[in-house]
Amino acid sequence: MFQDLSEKFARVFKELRGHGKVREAHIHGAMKEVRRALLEADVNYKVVKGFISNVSERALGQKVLDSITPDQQIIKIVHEELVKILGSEPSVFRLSGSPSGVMVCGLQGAGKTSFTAKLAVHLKKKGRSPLLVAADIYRPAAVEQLEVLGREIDTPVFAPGTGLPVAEIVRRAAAEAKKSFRDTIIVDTAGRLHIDGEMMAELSIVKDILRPEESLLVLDSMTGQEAVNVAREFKKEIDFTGVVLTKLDGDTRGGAALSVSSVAQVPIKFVCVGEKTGDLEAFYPDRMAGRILGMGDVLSLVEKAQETLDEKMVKELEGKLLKESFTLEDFLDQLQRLKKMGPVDQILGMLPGLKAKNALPSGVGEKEMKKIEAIIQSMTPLERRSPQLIGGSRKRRIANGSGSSVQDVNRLLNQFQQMKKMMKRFSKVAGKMPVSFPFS
Ligand SMILES: Nc1nc2c(ncn2[C@@H]2O[C@H](COP(=O)(O)OP(=O)(O)O)[C@@H](O)[C@H]2O)c(=O)[nH]1
Ligand SMILES: [Mg+2]
Repeated sequence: MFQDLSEKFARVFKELRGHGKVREAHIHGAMKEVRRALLEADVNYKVVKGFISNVSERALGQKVLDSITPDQQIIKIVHEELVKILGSEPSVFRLSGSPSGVMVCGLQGAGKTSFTAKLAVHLKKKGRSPLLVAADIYRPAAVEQLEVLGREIDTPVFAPGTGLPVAEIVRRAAAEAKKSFRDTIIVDTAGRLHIDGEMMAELSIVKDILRPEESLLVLDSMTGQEAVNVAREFKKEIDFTGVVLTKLDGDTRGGAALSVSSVAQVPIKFVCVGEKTGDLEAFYPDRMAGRILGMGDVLSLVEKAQETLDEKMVKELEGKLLKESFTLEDFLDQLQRLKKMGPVDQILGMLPGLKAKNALPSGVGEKEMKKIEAIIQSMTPLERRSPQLIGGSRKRRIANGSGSSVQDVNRLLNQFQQMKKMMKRFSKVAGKMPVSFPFS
């Protein structure tokens, strides 16, 4: 994405660097090029106008012209102004309620249903347990699509069928979430080909009942300025909290991404970069600006690397174990990272200092991991940090929520305590991470 735009920016900066002394005329010339590049990328013309005027004004200041590195100063200014049009502050997406509602809306084909699944995967990594709600009552195929995705990502889907009014579906979904201890209700609403009164009325109904913490408008970035118009029109009717831009992996010129935030005055919260359920990225204006200017996106890379097992993570984990601050939350996190990477024994074999073949009791398989995961996911964040709080009634709730028995919960808690004890002892003796998988 933004390849074309990046190349053009690179050319402009190279040109600037080529001059011994940067003069006003050079800056005017550069700005003309930047302006053209942005318009060709389908950025909204008003946004372009504001951007060029801000950059020019700052770049033409004597301090910049007189500095020893004017070209770099100008790149810095361009970067800062790009960040501004992309939305300045990184938008937070943090759910605090239990349950929390998330409403997903947008036109048909924008990528709502795919995003609903992607968001669920994202939130599960953060320890939440979502319930997906199929509220597209007009197309049975849409309901089925969500059900298929739900199975794929191992997340329950509430789909009472297309016969019920949407208000009733949302009400029942809320009851279902309560019953099955799901803390996040993500409602995949019905789209239309165009914005119309009926759709807006329906969204209002969903919003009134669900009272979502986040209402996200999903926009297809391939449609360029049309997506920006949709955002503007939606904004007049529904007060949504953020935008999701999809299909940024496609052949898009990026104009929508660069315009939507300024034009519709809403933050971009996520971008989708593929069809797979893992192809979701949180949106950070500064990182995106860096990407466009070819400065790379080191932070996102780091984040990607951290999602899989690496040496640094192991070090971090070791630190936590030594300090005894290792919680069930960390443990769940480890399990999920492990699961992503493939068969358990193979992964353990890759851990430094860990001889999987000897350490791994037989029978520790995917099934066992799933069970443990479900149990921890049914705990509240507080319980994960302080398992000593988990008494009889909490155990029953956790067992119910995870489809296991109280004995299973007990077993997990005991083993977790033993593991911590053992690790402490071991670390005193050897100062190293112990070599054993605790559950068998
Ligand atoms: N390449 C790509 N395809 C996407 C992305 N998001 C959604 N799609 C595809 O776009 C089509 C419509 O998506 P869907 O979620 O069904 O849209 P909905 O009608 O808004 O629910 C599907 O074929 C998706 O696989 C994306 O980020 N990248
Ligand atoms: Mg759909």
